Amino acid sequence: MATVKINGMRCPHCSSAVTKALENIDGIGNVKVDLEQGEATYTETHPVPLAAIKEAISKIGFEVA
Ligand SMILES: [Cu+2]
Repeated sequence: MATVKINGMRCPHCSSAVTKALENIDGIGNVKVDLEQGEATYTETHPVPLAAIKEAISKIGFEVA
């Protein structure tokens, strides 16, 4: 289980966009986004570089802290 802090989420729409973006990354599963804490947890079926996470998140307008 991995956790990343994500800046910029303000409402459930944001957290569901982040959830989808993470789920679309090959190797990532069990995504849970906590809007209040501003963080996402996920599991990896194979190692996924943090750079790939950051890119997917910034592409939709948020930022990995
Ligand atoms: Cu929002």
